This record gives sequence, C-alpha cells and structure tokens, in this order.
Amino acid sequence: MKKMISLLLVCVMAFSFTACGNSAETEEADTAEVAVTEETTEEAETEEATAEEVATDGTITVGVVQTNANESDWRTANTKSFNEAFAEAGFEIKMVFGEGDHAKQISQAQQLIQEEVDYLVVLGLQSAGWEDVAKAAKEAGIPFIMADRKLELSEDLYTAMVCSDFEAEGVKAVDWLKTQELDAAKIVVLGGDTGSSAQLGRSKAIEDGAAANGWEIVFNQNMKGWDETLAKQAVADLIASGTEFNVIYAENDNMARGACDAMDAAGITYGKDGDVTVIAFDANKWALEYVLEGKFNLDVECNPLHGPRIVELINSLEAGEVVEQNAYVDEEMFDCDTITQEIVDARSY
Ligand code: GYE
Repeated sequence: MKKMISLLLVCVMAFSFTACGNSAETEEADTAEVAVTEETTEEAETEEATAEEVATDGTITVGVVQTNANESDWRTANTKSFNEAFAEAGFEIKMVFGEGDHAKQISQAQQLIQEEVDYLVVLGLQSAGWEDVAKAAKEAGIPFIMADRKLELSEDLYTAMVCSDFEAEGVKAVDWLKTQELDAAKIVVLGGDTGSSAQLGRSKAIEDGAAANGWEIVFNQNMKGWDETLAKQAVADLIASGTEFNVIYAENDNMARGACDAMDAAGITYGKDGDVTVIAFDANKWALEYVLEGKFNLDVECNPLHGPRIVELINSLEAGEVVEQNAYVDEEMFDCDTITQEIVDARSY
C-alpha cells in the first residue's frame, strides 16, 4: 500500500509540473502522464493484490535455517526430506544455508523473522548462541522449532524439538565395542563440526566410555564440516607417524569412508576380518552396504528424514493440538554380523 501511494504522489506531482508548459505540448504531455499514472497505478494494484493474495491465501510459510548444502550425504538426505515433505504438504519453504558460519545462520534466522514466516525451523551449526533469535521469534509470535540438533535453549524459548540424542547414539557404539572384547583398544576419534550438538554428544560418549573401560584414545580431532577428505588426510598422517590404533570411531559415514581409504592406501586391514574395527554414524544406504561387505563393523543410525516429522508437528500446531515439546527420533544400529541385504534394500536414504 505504501508503494502504491508514493507512486501516485509522484505521478500527481509530475502531472502538475507538466501542466505549467504551453497548451498543445502540455495537453500531449498530460495525456502521456495520465497514461503512465494509470499504468503505474494498475501495476501497483496488481503487485499489491499479488502480495495480498500470497499473504492471505492461507499458505503456511516455513523458514528453515539449514547448516551446509553439501556437508554430507546425511545432510543431502535431510534437505531433500524437508523439500519433498513441505511441497507435498503445500507449505512454502524458505531454506537458507549457513555454510559453516554460525554468525551467518543467526543473521539468516533474524531475516526470516523480519519476513514474518509462520514457523522457524533451525538446524544449528553450533548448539550455543541462539537465545536472541529464539526471543525475537517469540516476540514476533513465530514458533521456534529445533530439528536435527538440539540447541542450548530454555524450554520457554522454543515450541518443539525433533532431534537425535547424539550421546545415546555414542553410548550404543560404546556398549557394542565392549562386546568386542578387544585386548587393548587404541581409538582414533574423528569428530564432527566442533560445537555442534552431534559432535558434542558423540564425542562425550566415547570419551566417557574410554575412561570407564580403560581404553586409550590415541587421536581425537574434530573435522571442519564433517569433511571426508580431512578425515582421510588425518588418518594418513597418523599412519605415517607410526601411531598404533585398532579402532576408528568416525562421527559420520563420510569420515569413516575417508579413514578406510587412508588404511587401504597403507595396506592396513579393517572391518569384519581386519586389524582395525570401524565404527560410523548416520547409516546412509551406501554405508550399510559397507557394513554388509564387512568394511564397517558398526553403523549407528541417525535418521535425517525430518521433513514428515516437522509437517506433522506444524499441522498439529495449526489444529491447536498440544504437541510433545521434546521428541527424540527413534534410531537403531547395524553391525556386520547381523545385517542382511533385505535390511539394506529397505533403507530410504
Ligand atoms: O551425523 C552428519 C551431518 O547433525 C546428525 O550432521 C547431523 C550430523 C550428521 O553432517 O553427517
């Protein structure tokens, strides 16, 4: 409306200035001016109407603050899940990517609040530092939903959480490793993005597990962006340094594959019949093929298919239903001694 009024004012002013010229020219200019004015007004009205249509046709607009576009196969499946489920539900999605920059994610979230999205879904690169955004969303009356990674927020600052319990995932791996009865576990930890709740939880589990079981962690570094190449290089350097290890604890499938590539290059055996036990997280379909082939000993599932879960949550909120504020995703694990081709074939990501 503001835009239309200013356009009209400009046209009226232009019309009045033209009226001061000589009569013939003035008449022609006036006609042109009136034509422009009518056209501009009509354009403005069309734009106004279009804008109002979008705003009032009831479409739910969801802002999604995603981590990185190409972070991992898990992330690709996660983004695809949002896009497909939201399209099927008729939601308009506004997805933005932080690309490794926490401050960028914060400003992206603030921008989506300014754009008055109906819901804000955040997958945080960092678990800390989200209070101001959550408060701004609350003040704007926009429900704040955490997906994938739990953020450090008090329960009055978010509407709902659909996340994985990453420490529980790590404990599953530790409990499984205990059953392997390794004489002297020497563990290489390939962590995810420092400060993400996924890295914090999985790393805490193995660090606590090693302390409780007398295992030695011979290497413990987080790979920026969960990067497969960085993981491969780190393991290659470790091998070159002569450091002995017999367990790879990689906090996602891609980094586990990088470690295996480095071991292949050095002629080190791993997996079901090898010298090094390989533990991975995410359970992408290709990674479960690795488990079936005996390359990975264990893969702990971290299910990325949050799209349908968030759609169901939003539809419940739209219907005025009471929703569970903290919902953890059910997940399992797969080991090379029990996995089957049928299990792998049934996987959807
Ligand atoms: O394990 C990793 C992804 O947040 C659980 O992020 C997710 C993690 C997942 O890049 O592959």
